[in-house]
Amino acid sequence: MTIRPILIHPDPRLKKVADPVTAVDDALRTLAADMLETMYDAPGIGLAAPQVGVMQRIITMDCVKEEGEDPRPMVLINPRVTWASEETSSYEEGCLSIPEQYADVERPAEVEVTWMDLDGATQSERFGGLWATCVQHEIDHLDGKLFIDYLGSMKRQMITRKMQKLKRERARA
Ligand code: K1U
Ligand code: ZN
Repeated sequence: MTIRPILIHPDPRLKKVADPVTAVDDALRTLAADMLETMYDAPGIGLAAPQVGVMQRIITMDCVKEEGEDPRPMVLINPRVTWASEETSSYEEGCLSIPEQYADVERPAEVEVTWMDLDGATQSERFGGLWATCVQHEIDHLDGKLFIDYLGSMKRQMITRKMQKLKRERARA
């Protein structure tokens, strides 16, 4: 397994719509394992393939936070929201592609998601709490959308400038 570099905003790949996965093969299984390792290493609770430069519709998640609770690594291929609650909830989101920037984002409090697993089987589950926030954030990545796209343009521009500066500094280091 390999820790892959995470793209930092702004990057054109983070604005593109990712392609549906058409086959579960060894390359996809390797990508999924690498994404989980990259996510845990960051550390993060989710990761979408475009964040590691792969334009395919695959995400990983593990939102288990309690110490002593078993981890729940999840790999979702071609995930789709099939139902969203009218009730919304607000959560202070972060993003591994926008380090150290956080903002409140309002989203449906509960969602039902259908996806394909690594065995090619269709799965469906209703998510609530942090899992609901995270799965929506990750599916947004597959559609080229970042959490800062929910903010006002002034705040979005300020964060984008900070990220441009961070990328210049990292390039010089
Ligand atoms: O997609 C990503 O960029 C990952 C992102 C997911 C996310 C976080 C918060 C709300 C919605 C989606 C992260 O994992 S940021 C890091 C983070 O939230 C975290 C890191 C360590 C422990 C707990 C949380
Ligand atoms: Zn993100």
